[in-house]
Amino acid sequence: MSNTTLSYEARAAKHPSAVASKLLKLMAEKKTNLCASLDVRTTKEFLDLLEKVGPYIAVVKSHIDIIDDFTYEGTIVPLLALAKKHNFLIFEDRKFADIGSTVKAQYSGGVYKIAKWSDITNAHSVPGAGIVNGLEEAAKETTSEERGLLMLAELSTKGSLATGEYTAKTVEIARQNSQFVFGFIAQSRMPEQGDEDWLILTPGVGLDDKGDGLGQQYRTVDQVVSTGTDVIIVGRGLFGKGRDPVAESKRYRDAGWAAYEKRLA
Ligand code: 5BU
Repeated sequence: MSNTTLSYEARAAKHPSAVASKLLKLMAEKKTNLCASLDVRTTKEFLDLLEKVGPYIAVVKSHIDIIDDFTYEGTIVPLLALAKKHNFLIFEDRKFADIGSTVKAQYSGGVYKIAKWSDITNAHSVPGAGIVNGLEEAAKETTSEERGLLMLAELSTKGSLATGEYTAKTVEIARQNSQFVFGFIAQSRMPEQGDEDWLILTPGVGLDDKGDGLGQQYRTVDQVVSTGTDVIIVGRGLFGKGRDPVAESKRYRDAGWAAYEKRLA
């Protein structure tokens, strides 16, 4: 049976990554495969919105470096409390892209100390497998909590260079460490051998818009889930100008769940 027709619970029970297992389990419990991409500029907006949409999401995706008034105490400590209260995971969309030794320091250190608080982060494959090893070392040296990495296999943007051979090589890199790496940011299913079960998290999802004029391209929830997406990543569809984040979160959660159930049937 292919992973796309297996339930999240069944996949949770056999997944080699503790983070993936936790995510699959909580999606099944909360009946949501929605990841909210909360791209706002202040800590107050970030936390206020998260308090409202927390019940409907499986993951919050942050770009912590766009928050103007970031502090560990003011931003991260309450973020961790909200994650606990509403039972969601945290995914810092950092897109690491340097040599192993540099990303190791960037992941654990600096102002943001991402490895300390973010369950999930992601990396480009352009430097080769050393990037994964550097990030894994940082995670192990920083915390006893489980951490997981997603590799950027494909992008949602017009003219993206991450296609074909690049995408295939990205999967090979992931394969070299398929516990720490548990899946991909991608627009389609990635090849699986043996027991492999890559989680596919997909941005560029929108029910009302086709694009944003800066290269972003949107596909519908049905389009992405029916072609293998496990988690839909939605930003401006929830938080864009004039939108009601609670109503939209419920709408995308319901659409995501219905599409998942249709895929299982
Ligand atoms: P939007 O508002 O739903 O368009 O936001 C999409 C988010 O996903 C945004 O934070 C991007 O940085 C992120 N993203 C993306 O849109 N497309 C990609 O291919 C990758 C990330 Br990788």
